[in-house]
Amino acid sequence: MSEVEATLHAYRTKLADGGNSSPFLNPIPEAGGRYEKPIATAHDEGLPIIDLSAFLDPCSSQEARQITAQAINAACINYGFFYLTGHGIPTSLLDEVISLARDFFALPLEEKNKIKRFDAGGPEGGDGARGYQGLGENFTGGLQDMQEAIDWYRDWPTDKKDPNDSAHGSVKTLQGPNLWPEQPSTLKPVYLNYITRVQHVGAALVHAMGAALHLSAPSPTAHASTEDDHIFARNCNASFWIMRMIGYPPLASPHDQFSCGAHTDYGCVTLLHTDATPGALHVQLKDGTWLPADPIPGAFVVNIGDMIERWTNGLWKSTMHRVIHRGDRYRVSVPFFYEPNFDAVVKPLSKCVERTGGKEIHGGSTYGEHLLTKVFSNFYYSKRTDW
Ligand SMILES: O=C(O)CCC(=O)C(=O)O
Repeated sequence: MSEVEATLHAYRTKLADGGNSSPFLNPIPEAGGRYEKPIATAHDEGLPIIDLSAFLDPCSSQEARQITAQAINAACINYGFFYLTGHGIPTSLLDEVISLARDFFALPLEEKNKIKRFDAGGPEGGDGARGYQGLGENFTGGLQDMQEAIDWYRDWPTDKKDPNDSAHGSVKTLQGPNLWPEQPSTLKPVYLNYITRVQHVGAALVHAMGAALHLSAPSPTAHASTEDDHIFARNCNASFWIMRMIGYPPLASPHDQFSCGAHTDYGCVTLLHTDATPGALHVQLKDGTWLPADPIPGAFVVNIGDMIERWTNGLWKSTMHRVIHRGDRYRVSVPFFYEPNFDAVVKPLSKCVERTGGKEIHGGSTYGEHLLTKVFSNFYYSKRTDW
């Protein structure tokens, strides 16, 4: 039994013993069932659990990969969300990522503000995106999110930056170095190691997603827009990834208030790693109801983003989700957004257009253009605080 399977097994045994079994937890994959049974049977309405190991092991068979790919296809059609195991990132590193986040958020505000995010085009020289945001600075759908966070992006050297092109809404505003806290002193090296590892998982996942669509076999002469099974992998080969480290105090207000308002994610796939807090993240099902996506130790919660919905012409939906944290403990999460290259042109794939009735849902644009509209609506929204 792998480390993740053992953890899952212990977790579920504990729940079963306590008579506290959640309808949202799925049975664990059978020991030794990797490759042959990469997806656990969905239990009631719970999200599926998919084992990615066949796409990370260079020796796995084509058949094993196809079984995993089919499981991904079903999960993306039905939910746009699933749990991911078999990713190969050790539990010790996942635990360290969470505990360092908790240590950072416990620091005095003055210390956290040493890496404050500043609006682009202002005297502080901010890029409008990277750095620490205090409670309530981030907006979703015009409402303040009750969270604090640090945002990091793929590094983008500023040496070619045009000083006349730094106002918000401009492509160049996302150029810049990341801002790293001095404390905790180990946060930066641990997170850099994590970023390397989680990018590897993201790359394997979009590879599997391409295989799941059965477009056509990749050819050596393919270019960025060739519509074959490697189209996602090729257009993410310099992924303009984003990583957020988020802290959520428990919501106190009796009014409608969100830790993170309902939204879809911008890009390809989100690999969400959280602490053990249950009941906070909710995923919208097709009938409009909300399903809690409680954490499973050692597994990522994965969802697909707007660019995958656009590429697949809506065959796979970028699903709405939100966070309402009313527990009694400070919650920490670290979503990693594995995204297309900044300049990747994303438009509906013709086979997906055929499979979805023949009408394109979007005329196409670059991922960077889409990202900019999203980032700037998060921070430059007219500040509404009347909830
Ligand atoms: O913290 C979470 O559980 C989810 C966060 C999220 O949805 C986001 O940052 O886009």
